[in-house]
Amino acid sequence: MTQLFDLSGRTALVTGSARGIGFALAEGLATAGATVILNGTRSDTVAEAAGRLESKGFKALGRAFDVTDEHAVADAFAQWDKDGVQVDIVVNNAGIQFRKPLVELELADWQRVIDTNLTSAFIVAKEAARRMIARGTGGKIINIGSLTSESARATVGAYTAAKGGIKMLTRAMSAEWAASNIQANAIGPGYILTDMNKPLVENAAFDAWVKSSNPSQRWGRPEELVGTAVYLSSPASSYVNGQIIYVDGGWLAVL
Ligand code: GCO
Repeated sequence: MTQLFDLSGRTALVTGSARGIGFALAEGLATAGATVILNGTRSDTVAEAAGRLESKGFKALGRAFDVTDEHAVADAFAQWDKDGVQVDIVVNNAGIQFRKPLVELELADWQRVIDTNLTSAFIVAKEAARRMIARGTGGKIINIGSLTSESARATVGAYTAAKGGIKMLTRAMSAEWAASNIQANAIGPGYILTDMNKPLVENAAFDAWVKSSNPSQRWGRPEELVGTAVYLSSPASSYVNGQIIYVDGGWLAVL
């Protein structure tokens, strides 16, 4: 039974993984046996995060590159080709938040959120899938969505549009790649205790709203997303495609 969730011999790229949810997912996949590639925009924080995992005995590489830059992404994969690194699992986690009413939102800020939270998933998964298809080895794509993949909240319009796109991009990936034994799925986290959400946690009214809006009556923790990520990265999900699994305390299931 344990083979179902064993990632030994597999390499997982987790974008935006120097901290927060991305780092927790990288550590979780490493615990399940994967070699993990950490990514972020800054080489110092990526190296520090990879070092933390290596100090725990995990196999971790680090590469800083901008996931919104198709040339930087192509260069990263070309380097892994040269180094004999085969990316079997991609977790498209990189994301930013920008809270402002739509009528005040500058186009540049809209574009930055869309590029980081949605377009990067296309750019990175395309490079990975090309190789998975050419190798005939199959693979796993896990996109990180959000409650806002399903329902909107005022003042996070660009983020909501991007995360809604993540849900449908995941299905588009399935439509084209499932026949090549690539399973593309998504995880929709609820409100999770991360640096990005720190201002919300510290806002008493928002904190109360989160706790009263989900039946678990609490914020989630990054490590509570790991089980679903391991499941979607493993042979246990070999016939699961185009799904988004909400890890939200029951938020979307209950009025
Ligand atoms: C916000 C939050 C949300 C959460 C998460 C919910 O400002 O409402 O940042 O976007 O982070 O996406 O699933």
